[in-house]
Amino acid sequence: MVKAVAVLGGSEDVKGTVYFSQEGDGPTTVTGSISGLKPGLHGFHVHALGDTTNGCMSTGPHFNPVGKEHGAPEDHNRHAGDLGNVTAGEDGKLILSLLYVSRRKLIPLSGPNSIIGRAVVVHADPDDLGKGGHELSKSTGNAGGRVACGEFYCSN
Ligand SMILES: [Cu+2]
Ligand SMILES: [Zn+2]
Repeated sequence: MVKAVAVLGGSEDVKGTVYFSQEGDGPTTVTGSISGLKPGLHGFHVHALGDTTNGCMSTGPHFNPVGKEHGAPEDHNRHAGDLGNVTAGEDGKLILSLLYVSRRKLIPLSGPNSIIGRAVVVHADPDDLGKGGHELSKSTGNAGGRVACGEFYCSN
């Protein structure tokens, strides 16, 4: 079992920890808790770079090793880092919930497309999953600002 953890920071209010784990070359399971979000849907992605020297802005675009368009997690034309949305409750919290399972093995924790050293990013607004008709839909899902992010580190 390979495990990674990302501690979220970036805006004063949003805090959280996200855990990714993978058994062999099986699916990657994502769990975690996040607090301080406004209630509702928030775009949730793996971005290409673990660089947070300029806050979440320096984490680059969505992780996209094979040059596809932005989409929904269940789409075939999607960035590997497109994990859809997470939903915060009325109190703005998600508590140790299962956030995502990557059955197509697009976000492995080892090998050339490993996400270790990249970053997870939570956005201010919902990800339209490429279908919103906005000029940004096919690149970012028009998910708004980057309210929290964290680099993936190996964990045990
Ligand atoms: Cu993003
Ligand atoms: Zn994307």
